[in-house]
Amino acid sequence: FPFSKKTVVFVLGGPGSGKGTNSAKLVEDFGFVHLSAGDLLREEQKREVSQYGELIAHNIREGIIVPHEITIGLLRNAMMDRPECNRFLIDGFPRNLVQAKAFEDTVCRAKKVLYFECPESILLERLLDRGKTSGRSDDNIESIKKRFKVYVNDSKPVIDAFEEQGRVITISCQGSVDAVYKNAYDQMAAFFKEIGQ
Ligand code: UP5
Ligand code: MG
Repeated sequence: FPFSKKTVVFVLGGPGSGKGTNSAKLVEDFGFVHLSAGDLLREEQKREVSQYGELIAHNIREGIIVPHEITIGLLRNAMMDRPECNRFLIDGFPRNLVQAKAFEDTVCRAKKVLYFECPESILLERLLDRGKTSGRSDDNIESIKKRFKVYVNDSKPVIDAFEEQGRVITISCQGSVDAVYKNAYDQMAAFFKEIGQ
């Protein structure tokens, strides 16, 4: 287990809940490396030599979860690229219970889960707004509806399972970007204090 001494925190929440926005800030304040599973998949999709390009493009547009062997491989490689770093934020992964078990059994157990809680109506508004400029193939109403469905059926149960184990920090994503982040910052600072780092 090359990663057993690392502090891994999963960043979860519905599509558009602010995982990326807050992760970028946590990197600045706590020295994490930010690994967005979605970003890693989008990069992999663009690589000409990738054998998974079409599969990834199709699944992202349809809001379908990419087979975890692919995603875990990308995450593991990205962690190996940063051997000097001890803190990793894994954003947007795991997206179902099978992925969660596979990652924790073969890579590293997550010390905490940061969960951005947000009503669907706000998520929809933010994603449609971002879609005006993001160029993301899944920021359109048809794809967004499919992403919400997969979130409710597959991804939310992961958060519930971690919650039962007492590993979840819940942050409301209602309020300004700064207000939401202040809460995330305070909770993260308390966590590091608790584990003596
Ligand atoms: N915004 C953020 N906070 C705000 C606030 N407080 N007030 C007002 N606006 C706020 O934020 C979304 C938008 O809201 C932005 O415009 C932001 O400015 C604004 P962002 O921080 O981007 O939210 P995030 O949660 O990161 O949203 P994202 O769309 O990235 O979440 P998804 O989970 O849908 O996307 P992801 O990239 O993780 O996955 C995409 C697809 O990849 C999946 O559907 C799936 O097909 C595939 N995938 C897998 O198969 N496996 C994986 O492990 C991961 C992904
Ligand atoms: Mg994101």
